Formats: sequence, C-alpha cells, structure tokens
Amino acid sequence: MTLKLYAFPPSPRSFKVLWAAHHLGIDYELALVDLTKGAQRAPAYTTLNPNARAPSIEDRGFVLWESNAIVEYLASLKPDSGILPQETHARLAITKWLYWESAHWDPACAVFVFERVVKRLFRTGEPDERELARGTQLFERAAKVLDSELQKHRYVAGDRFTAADLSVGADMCAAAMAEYPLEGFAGIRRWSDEICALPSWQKTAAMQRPPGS
Ligand SMILES: N[C@@H](CCC(=O)N[C@@H](CS)C(=O)NCC(=O)O)C(=O)O
Repeated sequence: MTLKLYAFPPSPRSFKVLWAAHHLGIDYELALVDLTKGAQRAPAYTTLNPNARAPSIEDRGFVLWESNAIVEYLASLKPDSGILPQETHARLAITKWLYWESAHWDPACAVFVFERVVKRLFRTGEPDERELARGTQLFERAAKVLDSELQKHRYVAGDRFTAADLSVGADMCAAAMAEYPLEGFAGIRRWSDEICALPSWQKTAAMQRPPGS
C-alpha cells in the first residue's frame, strides 16, 4: 500500500514533507487537506492528527504528524540516501537543526507568512507592523546563526545536503511572498538559490501554483 501524505502544498510545513518525498524518490498518495476550506478540522482528519494541522502521514497503519518527525521517517525509508546518518554524532549534528527549525526558524518565518500571505489569502486584514517588528527581531537572531554556518560550508550541516537542508530550507518556499528580511544574509541567499534550483524543489514548487498558471 502506498504511503498516504496529508498535506496542503502551499504551506511551508507541507512543502517540507512533499519536498523530502520528492528528494528521496518515495512514492506517495496525496490527500489534500485544504486549509482554505477548514479541512484540517474535519473529524476524519482530526482522528489522525488531533492538532488539526497539516501535514500528517499514514503508512501501513503507522500514523505520524509533525513535519520534522515525518522528514526523519521518510529518511529512514531510504537509509542509503545519507541525508540522516545512523552514527550518533553524525545524526545529532543534523537532528539539532530539525529542533532548531521548530523552535526558532519556523516561528520567525511564520510571523511573515501569517502577516503577509495568510492574511491576504483569507482576507483578514492588513499586516500588523508591531508583529512584523517582533518577527524581524526573531528572524535576525536566528538568521545570524544560520548565515554564519552557510558562510562556512555549502549546506546547513556541512558539505553534504542532508535532512537539515530539507527542514530549514522548506521555509524558503515562502521567502519571496512573505518578504523575509534577508538583505544582510548573503550566505542564506546563496544557499537558498542553490536549493531552489534542485529538481525536487521545482517539482514541489509546481504543486504550490494553481493549475495552468
Ligand atoms: N509543528 C507543526 C506545525 C503544523 C502547522 O501549524 N500547520 C499549519 C499549516 S503550515 C496548519 O495546518 N494550520 C491550520 C490551522 O492552524 O488551523 C509541523 O511542523 O508539522
């Protein structure tokens, strides 16, 4: 039975797991959770994911939510990909970035996504300048750390593309629309250009666009 991936492709957390599946060459069946229609709150979905959020997966009876846990699961299906090594130190050098993404990077990016993209999509008002100022502080503090790594090496956790790039990089799918304040972070911009050119990224980005556009 094919792995079922519940996702809303325009959202960065869903983008992350779709991109991971594409990068790893994992077959899946997409179950659209249309956030614009409140599908995340349908009882059939909250039975799977009581948070009423996307994404989630179901694989032969195994249900999992939280996008970074899903990336780890998908990586475990393709151990030879090398994106999440088995050896403890090597693995944790990558896992720490998945925690960092959840705790620092995603919340900073999410302020811009909410204020400049979600509010427009749902027609719920103008961006709140105080929220954007708070987001800028969060973003700059986290971006400084990421940029310093990306000034030293090609990818987030070293010279190889890993699950850390999938996790941290997925947030870049909204960078242009949400206008992240990236001016002072040349390392992040260089890396972002590189990951956005990957075929697996392009395939995922195409799912964000309405058909025919
Ligand atoms: N920490 C979760 C966050 C999931 C999340 O917040 N998803 C958003 C879309 S990006 C969602 O489903 N929002 C719907 C809602 O809040 O009603 C993850 O990484 O999977």
